[in-house]
Amino acid sequence: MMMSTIKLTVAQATMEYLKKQYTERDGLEQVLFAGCFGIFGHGNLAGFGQALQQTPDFRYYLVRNEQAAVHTAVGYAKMKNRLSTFACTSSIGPGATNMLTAAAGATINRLPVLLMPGDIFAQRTVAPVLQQLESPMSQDISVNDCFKPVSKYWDRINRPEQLITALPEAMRVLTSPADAGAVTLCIPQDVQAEAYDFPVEMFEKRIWHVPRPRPDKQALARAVEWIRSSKKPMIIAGGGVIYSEAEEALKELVHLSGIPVGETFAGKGSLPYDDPHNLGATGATGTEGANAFSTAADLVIGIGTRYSDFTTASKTAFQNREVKFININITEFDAHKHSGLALTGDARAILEELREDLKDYKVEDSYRKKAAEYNLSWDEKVTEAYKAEGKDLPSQAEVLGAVNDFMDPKDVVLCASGSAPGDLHKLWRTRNSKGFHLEYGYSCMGYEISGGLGAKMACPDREIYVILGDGGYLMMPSEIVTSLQEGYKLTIILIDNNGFASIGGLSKSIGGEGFGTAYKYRDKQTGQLDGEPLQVDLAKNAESLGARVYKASDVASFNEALKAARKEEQTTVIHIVTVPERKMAGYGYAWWDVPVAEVSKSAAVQKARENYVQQKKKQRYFF
Ligand SMILES: Cc1ncc(C[n+]2csc(CCOP(=O)(O)OP(=O)(O)O)c2C)c(N)n1
Ligand SMILES: [Mg+2]
Repeated sequence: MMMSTIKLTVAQATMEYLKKQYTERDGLEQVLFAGCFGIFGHGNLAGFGQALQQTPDFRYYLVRNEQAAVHTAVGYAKMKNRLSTFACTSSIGPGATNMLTAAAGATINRLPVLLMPGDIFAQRTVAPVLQQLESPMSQDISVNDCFKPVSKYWDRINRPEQLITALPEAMRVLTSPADAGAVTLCIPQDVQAEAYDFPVEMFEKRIWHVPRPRPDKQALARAVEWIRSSKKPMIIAGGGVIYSEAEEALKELVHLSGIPVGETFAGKGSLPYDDPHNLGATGATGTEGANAFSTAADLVIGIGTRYSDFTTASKTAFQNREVKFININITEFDAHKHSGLALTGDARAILEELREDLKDYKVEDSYRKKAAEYNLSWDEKVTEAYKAEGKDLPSQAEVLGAVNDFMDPKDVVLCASGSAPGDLHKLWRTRNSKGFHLEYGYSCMGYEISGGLGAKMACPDREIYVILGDGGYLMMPSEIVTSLQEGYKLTIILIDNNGFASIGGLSKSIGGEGFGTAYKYRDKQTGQLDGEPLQVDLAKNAESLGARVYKASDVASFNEALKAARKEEQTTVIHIVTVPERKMAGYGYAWWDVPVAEVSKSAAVQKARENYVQQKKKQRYFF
């Protein structure tokens, strides 16, 4: 058979192919890749660099750090409900391994991103090339093998024609809601530049239809039976509700049935905060109501949740001896967790079917009423936490409250690490389902600014409020520069408490007295990091990168800064110093399993251990 072909380098063929890939769900078609992030080096310059230069309709974005590039792609994909993402190209060696951290974050959060690290020469004659890892036991190993455990699909293209079969596999995984994560195509630097006669059909437009799989009929019937016979059901809404755009279907089922809802980090916003059925945050950072309901529940209906330790309060959240689980999840692996009745499929499709089958089902009025009461009483606690305490420095909760009160309902708050995620989970009044963007699967310091950039690229008409600690800022402020280069505005709320308030608090809870968590000079006498506080001017640092900067000293000046920042057209940082002490307590079984030393000379550690042993007893297996 004669095929018409076109002679392209492997890198050129890759770009030509990627720009022709689309997704479609519910009739909405969009590009699978909005472009390519990257940093060039000898490992990709003549290959992908050259190809991108001659493919201007597949836009190249220069970033400052390869890890950041992957975070940005992930932030974008999260806003796009996994239907669109970016490709990321790197050189070999350190450029490639810089992407590893964020690749793990993508896979853990089930968010798609295509990684194309350069790889060592396939021809091998020049080995070891600059930055090559040598192995005495094999010539078939490079640092890119490290991507295998963090990738949902991994391949190395040693011959040009391998691209023809590898690319569709990569696309299959990237567009699968069940498989989504990091996909890695390692392309040796010589192979990238090698030409081949590729079949022209390969470069035709391809639409990847994203299905909404319906549940198994028998499993659904069994689930309906379980729900009907439950006295104390509770829904746990995870990120899958939002990715599947099942918010309306959830609301309808919940309003009809009266089943109350607790929300995970990724699922927060599934219902608006003031829906009387919404108990708010659930688990280790849960509200009083959510944790009271989960403790007593005889049936937990998990929707699109991975049941992370934060959600299950390290397996202590569900204390009813009879508790059973129904898990609605696109991923079979998640659907079977906690020995649950697996409803494998699309959240929206399944909720719609459940709603039909449960039309005449309702929880008892008193049960519904109790949830509504918790919803209201929690909101009073939120009001209380937002209130200024009149101390010299504001608390973090006051700052978050000011942002929440100020911003438009359609705006987005974005955060990933430190003490802010827990406070946000508890205290944020979420008014739209894409308005609460927490990367709390990997909780990666450094995601905040770069992920924020991705969110802004996905939704340029929304203000993105990045909530960031001083520790997180120092880890990766670099993408402020990229946001300025590309004209995407972020409003970065930089909460400065001179160190790790979160881990400092955690350290105290395990008897560690905050060891090694505050930014202090080394003391000559003690030899420890317990000297005077370090003097680091992060505001000046942000200014030097080109951001507009406002320094706030209290909540009043912070509010003024918020107003001024809204008028700015470029990335703006509001710097505020807060007290490191926390205002919010834990509720009910709000426990997180962090092991405490079994033996120690410290009385504080011994005491913490005693408490730990008690807490451990509440952990459960589910059969
Ligand atoms: C890359 C990375 N390293 C380490 C951690 C562990 N960690 C979680 S929060 C935190 C401190 C964050 O400090 P900061 O951003 O100042 O926030 P704060 O705790 O003060 O609220 C650390 C070290 C992490 N989440 N990510
Ligand atoms: Mg801090």
